Amino acid sequence: MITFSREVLLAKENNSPIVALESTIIAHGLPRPRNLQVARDVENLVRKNGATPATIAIIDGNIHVGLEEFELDRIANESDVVKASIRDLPIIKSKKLTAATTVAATSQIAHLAGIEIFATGGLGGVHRGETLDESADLLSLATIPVLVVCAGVKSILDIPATLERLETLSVPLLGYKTQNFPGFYLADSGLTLEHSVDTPKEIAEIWQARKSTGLTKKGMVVASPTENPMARELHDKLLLEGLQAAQDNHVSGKEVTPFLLEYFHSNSNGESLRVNEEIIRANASLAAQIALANV
Ligand code: PSU
Ligand code: MN
Repeated sequence: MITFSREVLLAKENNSPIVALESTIIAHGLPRPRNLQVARDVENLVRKNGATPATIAIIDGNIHVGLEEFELDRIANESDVVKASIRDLPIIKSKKLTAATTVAATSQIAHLAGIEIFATGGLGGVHRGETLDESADLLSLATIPVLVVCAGVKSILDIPATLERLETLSVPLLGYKTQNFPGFYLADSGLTLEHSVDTPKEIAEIWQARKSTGLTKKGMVVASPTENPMARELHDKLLLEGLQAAQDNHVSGKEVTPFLLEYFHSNSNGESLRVNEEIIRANASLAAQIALANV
């Protein structure tokens, strides 16, 4: 059973475009109190571009697609909001916990709710170093038919390895107005993309063309670089320090990504927060435009 927000229910009845939004970014990716403001802004940008926002989360064990004001507030401000990937969903549901959903878990629920277009900040991927830490986001893209708009993968990851995995998993990958794979805080990760597109309409057409080539179970990635990236020197310095701090503090598993994002936010004098916010805003707008072109 899914609980829909009033506006998402209405959009479903009218068959009008809907954009899924994740909640991990709100609960674990951005600091309070900016997180709630950003979550609201992002929803408004989707509306301004003509689509309906569906922020996805689990509240007291109930799956929510679209959050009312007070529900968004709970996800942003309560301290016991769990970070849920796909494997956590059944446990969170039956234990009646409250959880924010990652890209993987959001895609899973979006698909369950019949939503095809999804905006996030940065994708999860393969972590650096001798580790088996690979985000479930990658496998989800190979197995769930949802189009994810992102600013590439977070630069805290092993980007070449992540791109190799996306290739092996046969996930279509498009650069939006760029041939360079974006690196979240950086507009160019240094890796080149094979395919670039210039309009939401082209993206929607490729998304539809999946069906005639039988890729009906696959997702797709649209990577859109930020227009105002972080200075590379600052970025590289914080990344080195942050990775060292994670190691020193024995941070592992699902804590790694929130720890590194928080390290950037606390040590960049507001720069990482500025870029992170811009990224989510831009991606939400683009996703809404794709959703409009996709109907
Ligand atoms: N993008 C952001 N901030 C975030 C994330 C993405 O700007 O917090 C989250 C997404 O929910 C993504 C998750 O799915 O980080 C990846 O976590 P992990 O590496 O543990 O799979
Ligand atoms: Mn991980």
